[in-house]
Amino acid sequence: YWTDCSSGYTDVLYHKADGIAKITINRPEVRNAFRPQTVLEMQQALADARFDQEIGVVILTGYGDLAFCSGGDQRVRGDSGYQDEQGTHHLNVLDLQRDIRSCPKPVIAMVAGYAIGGGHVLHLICDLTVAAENARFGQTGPRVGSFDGGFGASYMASVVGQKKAREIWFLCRQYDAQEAQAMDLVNTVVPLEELEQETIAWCQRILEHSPIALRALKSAFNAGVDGQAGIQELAGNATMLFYMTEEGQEGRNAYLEKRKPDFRRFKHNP
Ligand code: 2NE
Repeated sequence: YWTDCSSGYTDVLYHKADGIAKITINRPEVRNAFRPQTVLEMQQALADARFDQEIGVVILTGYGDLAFCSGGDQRVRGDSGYQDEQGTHHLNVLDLQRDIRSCPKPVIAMVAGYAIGGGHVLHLICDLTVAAENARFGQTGPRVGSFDGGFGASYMASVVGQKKAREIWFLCRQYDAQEAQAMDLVNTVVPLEELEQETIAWCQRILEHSPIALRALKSAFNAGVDGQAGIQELAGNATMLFYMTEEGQEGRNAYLEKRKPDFRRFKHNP
């Protein structure tokens, strides 16, 4: 089914098929924990999927059945962030979170096994989550000396409610797939052996729908939570649609033809 586009990547697998791109964190020896290189490659693959006009939906997942992602790789956690190959400490996963939210195509988390810590936030950020029955969810930050006070806190609270979000962070418990579904953290739970097939079915259904309607809806859902950046995304869609009209094109054409634009012929809608 999939075409392998993983060439050049070390930490992720990247596949495409029939309008779907699939990005797989490929570090099963650490339950798919991410290091800066992993995050960089996820950003690169996501950018590729975004700019590929044949792709309409993106799946984010982890290799194997044991984990979606266990968060930041604690072995390379330095004193001010996760250490990259050059020795610089940073938190580039926050950039990836923004990339997922601002990607104008739906991003679906396909979760088998653990989605923990920063890995839990990654699935949370995705537009939809399809979980296997063996999926387990939770934050560990306060236990390992970390926290995500950005989307990891505020967006989580908008998904599960303030009380539950505080419980998740303050108690650092793990929740099984049924519990996660009960608190609206995941959209559906399926047997492990049906996980990919069901996720692809969700993708195919989405692909039947209007790309512009989907991107406008995604930016509209983001706008309320993402402040000025969310409004910018929504407004960017308005600009794109305006560019697609004769009225918008008249301004460009007049400039290029060195004439006065004729906007008088366009109606003033109520
Ligand atoms: C994920 C979990 C619950 C899995 O448990 P289990 O029992 O299935 O596996 P085990 O034995 O714990 O892990 C298997 C191997 O993977 C490594 C382990 O150390 C172990 O290695 P070996 O002993 O075989 O050598 N491993 C697993 N997760 C790792 C990680 N994140 N970094 C490095 N090595 C890891 C269990 O493994 C677990 O609880 N993992 C830690 C989860 C965690 O605390 N993650 C960091 C949260 S902070 C964060 O992600 C973050 C943030 O808060 C803010 C910004 C950015 C990131």
